[in-house]
Order: sequence, then C-alpha cells, then structure tokens
Amino acid sequence: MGQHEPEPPQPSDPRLPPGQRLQRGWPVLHYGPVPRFKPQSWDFQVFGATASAEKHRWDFEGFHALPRVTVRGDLHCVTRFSMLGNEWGGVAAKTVLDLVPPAPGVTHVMVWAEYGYSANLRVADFTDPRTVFATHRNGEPLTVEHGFPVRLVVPHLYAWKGPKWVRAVEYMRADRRGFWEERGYHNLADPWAEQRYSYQEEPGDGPLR
Ligand SMILES: Nc1nc2c(c(=O)[nH]1)N[C@H]1C(S)=C(S)[C@@H](COP(=O)(O)O)O[C@H]1N2
Ligand SMILES: [Mo]
Repeated sequence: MGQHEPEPPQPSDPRLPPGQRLQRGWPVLHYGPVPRFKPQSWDFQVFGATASAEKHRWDFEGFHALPRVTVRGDLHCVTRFSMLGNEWGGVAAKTVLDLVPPAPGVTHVMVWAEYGYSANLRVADFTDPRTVFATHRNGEPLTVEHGFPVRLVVPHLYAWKGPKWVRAVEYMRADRRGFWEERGYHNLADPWAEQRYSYQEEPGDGPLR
C-alpha cells in the first residue's frame, strides 16, 4: 500500500445514525457566549400550563436534592458528529413532570436556557426514560462550556434539542418552535430518520410558520 492511500472507511457502528461519524473527544458547540453561573439567583422554573396554574421554582440546592438517575445516551449533532456511550447523571425529565404535573391538554414543552435559547419537545419525547436534566457526564460534573450547572440530554433526538444552561420548562397546550426550529431546523429532529431541516417536514410534523 502506498503512503497516501485514502483512510479506510470507518467500521460501521450500529449506534451511528445515517450520515453521522464518530467523534473523539468532546467538542464544545453552541450559539452565543457561555453564561456566568450566579448561585444566588440561579433557579429552575416550571411555568405555563401547570395543573395548579402556579409557577414552580427550585433553587440550586432544591434542584440538586431531587431524585437522580444515570442513563446511557448518545449525542448526535446535526453537523454530523456523534459521541456514543456517554453516561449522563442527573434528574430524569419525567421526574420534573411528576413533581409538577401539567394541566390537562398539555402536549408539548419548551425547555428554556440562559440568553433565550430554547427547544420544543413533544411530551412523549420529554418523558422518555433517557431524557435527563444532566449535571454529570461519565461521573464528572459538567464543565461550564458543556452546560454547568444543568443541561438537557435527549439521546434519541439531534443534540440541539438539549439546551445547555437550562433555566426553565414551559408546559404548552400547542406546539411552538424553539430557537433552531425557528431558524430552519426540523421540528422533530429524529436522527434515525435524518430529520435535519424544516423543509423536510411532513404535514403534522410541526406548527405552521
Ligand atoms: N444553550 C444552548 N444549548 C445548546 C446549544 C446552544 O447553542 N445553546 N447548542 C446545541 C447543539 S447544536 C449541540 S450539538 C449541543 C452541543 O453540546 P456540547 O457543546 O456539550 O458538545 O448543545 C446544544 N445545546
Ligand atoms: Mo448540534
């Protein structure tokens, strides 16, 4: 073999969705600046169509005292890199929904982060057992670049559906597009169906724009 043969194709990993490649290391990717963490004013709010019609609020200690889970979950960025087999520690999204029940008719949530970043999810995606408000990866606390103190991880969807620096969850009776969903990305974001861009949406996949 000559010295300048092309790289052999990557061994295909069945955990890799179509059009994705394996990533070594953990790149940092987000829009805008990294927020500064202010422990005194930090809170995690649940608002919108709650069953009680009241806003719920946890401070930093309160949120970190919630029951915890560890889940295995891959991270698939729409820019085509995937990180496989991460272990995420944190609070299951379902736990938040159980502790702050939604009003009847809630179909979607908006997860809000610092600086107004947001991602919309169907309730079924939010309550998936592997959807987690992560504080740790592989046993280590998240660094601020990766979302400390809390980020959402939705392993079965493209990673833009997982806001870093989460501050709130809004319960909604109708779907509404989040930050990237308003800017041309697919409303549902299933990497196995390569739902990358909004022009691929079928009727019913998302609200009208
Ligand atoms: N607040 C916020 N969260 C975000 C983003 C962002 O721009 N802002 N980008 C998303 C995208 S597109 C990806 S791929 C992942 C990247 O996470 P990482 O930087 O920990 O690898 O964060 C997601 N969460
Ligand atoms: Mo991404």
